Amino acid sequence: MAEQAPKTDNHYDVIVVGAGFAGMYMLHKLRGLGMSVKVLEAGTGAGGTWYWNRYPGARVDIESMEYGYSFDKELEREWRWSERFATQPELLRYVNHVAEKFDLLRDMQFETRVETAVYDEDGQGWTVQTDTDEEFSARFCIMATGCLSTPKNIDILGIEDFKGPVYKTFDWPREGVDFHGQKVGIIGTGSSAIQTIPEIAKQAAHLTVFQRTPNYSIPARNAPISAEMQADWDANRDTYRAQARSEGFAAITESNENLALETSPEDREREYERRWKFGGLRLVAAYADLLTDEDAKKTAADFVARKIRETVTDPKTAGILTPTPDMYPIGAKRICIDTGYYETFNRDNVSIVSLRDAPIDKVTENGLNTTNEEYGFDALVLATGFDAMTGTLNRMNICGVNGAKLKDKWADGARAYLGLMVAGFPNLFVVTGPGSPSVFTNMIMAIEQHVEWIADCISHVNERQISTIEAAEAAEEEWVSHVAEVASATVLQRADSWYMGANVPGKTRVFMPYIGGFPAYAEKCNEVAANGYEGFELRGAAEARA
Ligand code: NA7
Repeated sequence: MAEQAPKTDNHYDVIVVGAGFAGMYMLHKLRGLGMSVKVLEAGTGAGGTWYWNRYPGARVDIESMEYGYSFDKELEREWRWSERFATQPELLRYVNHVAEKFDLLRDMQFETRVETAVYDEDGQGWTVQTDTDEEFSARFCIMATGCLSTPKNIDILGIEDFKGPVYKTFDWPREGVDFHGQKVGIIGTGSSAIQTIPEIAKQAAHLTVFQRTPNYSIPARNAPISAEMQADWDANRDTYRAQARSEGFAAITESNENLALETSPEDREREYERRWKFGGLRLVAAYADLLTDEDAKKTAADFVARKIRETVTDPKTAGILTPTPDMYPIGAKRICIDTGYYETFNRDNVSIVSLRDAPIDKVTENGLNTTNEEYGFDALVLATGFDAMTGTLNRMNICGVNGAKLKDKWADGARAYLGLMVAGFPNLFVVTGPGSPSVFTNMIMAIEQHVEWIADCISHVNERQISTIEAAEAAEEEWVSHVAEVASATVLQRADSWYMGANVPGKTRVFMPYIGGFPAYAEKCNEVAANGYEGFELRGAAEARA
C-alpha cells in the first residue's frame, strides 16, 4: 500500500494529548481563554485511567466526594455519587456527564495515538504525528497523558506459550469476562490485583494468586453514600474542599503534627483502630513521623500485620500476606485500599503462592512453573503494573530544541521544573509530571491545580505577545535537587516501588513524585507565577529559540 502523505491543515493554538480528567479540564479551561484546542486520545472515549482500567472491582481509592472535579459549583451540586468509593463504571458515567455538560467531545479526536511531538525549528510551536497518519501543529502542546497510563513490559518468560486467555487489568475486555467454572491464575498483588482478586474469587472455580511482594492494604469500608453524608457535603462542601487542599495528600486524612513515637502505645492503638474502622487512607496519615521515621512506621506496620493475622484464618497464608518492615517500610509502596481482600483468602477456592523463595521460572501451555512447583489454570490475569510517570512520555518520540529527545534527557531520571515544564522543550507542558505531587495526592486536586496554573501561564504569555516559555536549566536543576532532598528525608526510597521506577527492569532509580505536600507545592507554583514566572525563560517572537 502506498504511504499516505500526512495531512498538514490541522493547526490549533493548543494540542492536548490525552482525554482523561486532565485533558478534559484543560480543554474546558483553554476554551475559556478563547483558544482553539484539539484533544488527541488513543482510546475510543474520554476517561483516561477510568476508560482503560475496567477490571472487576476497579474503584477509586480516594473518597468519591473528594475525587470529583471542584472547578464548577453547579457540577458539584448536580452530580450524586452513589458510593463512598465509586466503581469504574460510575466514574465513567461521571466522565461522560462532564463531557456532555461542557460539550467537550466536539474538540476531541479518539482512536488517535500521538507517536511523535517535535518542536518546530522556526520556534513557532509543536508538530505532532499520530498513528492515524495525521499531523497536527500548535503553538502549545500539553501532555495530559496520566501518571499510570503505560503498562510496564511483561517481564515474565513464556507468556506467549500459554494457550488460554491472558487478561490484563489495565486493558480489560470491554465486554467483561465470565470466570465461572474456570481455574484462574493472577500475577501481582498491587492495588489493581487487591481490588480484583475478591471479585474474581466470587466466580472462579479456583483462583491462585502469585505474589512476589505483599502489600499493606487497608479496608475501604465502602458503603452507599447516606442521606446524612450527602446533606453534610451539600452544606459544607466548600469547607471540605478547602480542608482537602490544606492537607499534604490534598485529601481529608486528618493529618496532624502528632508523633507516633511520642504517643503512648495505648493511645496509638486507639488512634490506629479508629482510623482502621473509618477506612481508606486515614490510617497512614495518623502521625507526622509516619512519613519519615522507620520506628514510627513500624508501629503502623505492626498494627496492620496484626489485623491481617486476625482476619486470615490460616496462619501460613496470613504470614505470606503480611509484609514485614525489613521488606520495605509501610507506605513506601503505595498503600492499597480494599474491599474484602484479606477475607478472600479464607475461601476454599483461593490459594496464594509466595514467589519470594521460589520465583516464576516460566509460563507454560497450561499454567506456570515456579522454580519448585507446577501450577495449572485455564486463564491468566496480569496485574503487573505500570511504567509510572515517565513511561508514556518516554515512549512517545518527543523532540525539543535542536532535535534533543526527552527520552535521552530523562535517561538518568526525569527532570522537570515543578513537574510542569522541561528545559529544552519550550511551550510543552506536562500535567502532573514527575517532580510534582501528582500520585502522592488526590489526583483530581493535583490535576486542577496544574490545569489552572497552565491556563494562567498561557494567558500571561498571550497577553504579553510572548512567543515561547521554557523552564530555565538552573531552575530545573534546583527543583530536581529539592525534590530529591525532600524524598531523601523520608524512608520512601527504601522500597522497590513504582514511585522509584524500581518496578521496571533497567529504569533509573529516582524518586519521581514531589512529596513536600500539596499546599507547599501549590504555594511555590503561585509564587513563581506572581514573580513573573520566575525560573522560566520568556521570549518574544524575535528571540524565539529554534
Ligand atoms: P503495582 O502496584 O505496580 O503492582 C504490580 C504487582 O505486580 C506487584 O505486586 C508486583 O510485584 C507484581 N509484579 C510485577 N511484575 C512481576 C513479575 N515479573 N513477577 C511477579 N510479580 C510481578 O500495579 P497496580 O496496577 O496494582 O497498581 C498501580 C497503581 O494504580 C496503584 O498504586 C493505584 O494508584 C492505581 P512487586 O511488588 O514488584 O514485587
